Amino acid sequence: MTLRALIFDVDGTLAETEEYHRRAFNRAFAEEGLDWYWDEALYRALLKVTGGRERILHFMAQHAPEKSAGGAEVLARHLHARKTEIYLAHMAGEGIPLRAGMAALIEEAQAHGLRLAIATTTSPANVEALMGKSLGAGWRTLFPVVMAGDMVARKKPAPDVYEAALNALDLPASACIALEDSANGTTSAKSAGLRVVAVRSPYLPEDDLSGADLVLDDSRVLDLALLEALDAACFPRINRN
Ligand code: XBP
Ligand code: MG
Repeated sequence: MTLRALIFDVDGTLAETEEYHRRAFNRAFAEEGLDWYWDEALYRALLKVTGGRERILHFMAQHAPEKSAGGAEVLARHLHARKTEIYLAHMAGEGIPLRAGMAALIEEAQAHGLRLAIATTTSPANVEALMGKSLGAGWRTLFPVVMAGDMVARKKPAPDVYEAALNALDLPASACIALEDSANGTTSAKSAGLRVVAVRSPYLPEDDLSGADLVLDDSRVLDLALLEALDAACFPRINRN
């Protein structure tokens, strides 16, 4: 089957957002009077847990068991809501650019009639802020399918978010390619039956991307010709199974 759609991850793939997520978490902790601080090394390790609220709960269970006892979920929700406000304020101000090559790929894919979708763990408001700022208010016309955050029961590495995107696109996995940057995201997309191009993020230099069909170290190399070549190369392999 010919390539019909591209499904994009957001954090680390469309934009290098994680450093700003990290800072927003830390500010929310400080405002709450907590002495928690996620330095870069710790945050990289914590990225194994997808979803900001889940990440806070995981950290509390490991490093602040006394807070974990009662009301952990309420505190995590409160901190995460404030973290999202702080992140959105950054997006409204300075903003975060798309990774090099991503805007061109989106334009090229659209010009060639491919459909575009998003499958991400981050909160829907964060997606809106990033895409609206980068591509303008009409970005939702470009991306009619957006699956984000708690719209699915289980976050990556579970396949749910990619399965939901495929359902909304009404396409089989064999007609789509997922673009990812992480081991969790790659596992999620592969479990949904997708081909995966992983564009390594400098924020996750050590992530195991061996499950992907193609790994790129430089997002500028990514273009439609490359994805179409991968589509042609992968199709016979997928057909045999
Ligand atoms: C990204 C995430 C997100 C962000 C924070 O994973 O796990 O949680 O770090 O976003 P992926 P929220 O790129 O694999 O989707 O705080 O809004 O959850
Ligand atoms: Mg990612």
